Amino acid sequence: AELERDLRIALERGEFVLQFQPQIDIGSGAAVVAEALVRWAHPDRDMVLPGTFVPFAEETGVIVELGDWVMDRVCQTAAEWAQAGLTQRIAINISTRELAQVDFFMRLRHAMARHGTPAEALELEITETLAMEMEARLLDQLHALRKDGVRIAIDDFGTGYSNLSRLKDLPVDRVKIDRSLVEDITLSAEARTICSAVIGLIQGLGLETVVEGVESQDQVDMLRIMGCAVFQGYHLSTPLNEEDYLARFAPSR
Ligand code: G
Ligand code: G
Ligand code: MN
Ligand code: NA
Repeated sequence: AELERDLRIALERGEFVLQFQPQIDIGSGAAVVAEALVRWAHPDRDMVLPGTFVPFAEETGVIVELGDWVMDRVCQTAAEWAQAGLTQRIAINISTRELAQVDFFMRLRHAMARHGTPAEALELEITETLAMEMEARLLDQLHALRKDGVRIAIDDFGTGYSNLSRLKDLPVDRVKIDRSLVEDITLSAEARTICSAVIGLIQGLGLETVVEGVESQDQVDMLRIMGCAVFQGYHLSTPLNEEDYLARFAPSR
């Protein structure tokens, strides 16, 4: 309960910040999407990473308020980037608890309207497990949002259990291959076989692949041969604050 109170106070005090991590199209070298990642700039501690507080925020429901804050910041930032002529989208991570709110999509649309955010400037990241469990009502709203131009990505693909025949019916544009599927590909033939099969499956369904957690050039080289073009991970860039992100990935803005 103490951490719950701390999180609410931190929200009131404006101690959360967003960082952005690029997804790079290796062919052109251009960043195509910036994934927004929340951090807690705790006054007495080093930057607190979401791994330590997002699961807790989900349990207690604070994630709804925190998610609203993220949504508002992302919609404003995406509107500013679009206004400045940037074509990069900003991706938002959505957790189960947020999506369970009956008015989730309405709140997102309100945030977009408040800031004049073009739908094309946004992407939603929904984990594989969450995507597989979505009810018809939510799926309809997701379909509608995608029709308006918001891109939908399946996050952490390969960590859950997918009903593969369901994947083809979901309103999805892109699939992010989890880093656990790529971490050993330079060491193990079995890991390569699995990764390559997953890539083939995604591409066979006409979806774009994004590889997460890329930490070496050897991985990039191998994944390019397997047909991947878009990469995210420390090898390309760690998450950065907005100023540093724009200086590096939108220099001519
Ligand atoms: O940055 P880090 O690797 O610690 O992120 C850990 C987890 O927190 C990831 O699964 C990521 O998707 C999640 N996360 C980061 N930012 C947000 C956010 O704004 N909202 C939600 N719901 N999850 C986030
Ligand atoms: O679950 P999700 O994919 O949203 O989590 C993204 C998190 O993964 C980010 O918060 C980021 O801190 C972390 N991350 C990004 N790139 C890498 C990487 O190359 N290696 C590792 N180990 N973690 C990464
Ligand atoms: Mn993500
Ligand atoms: Na992920």
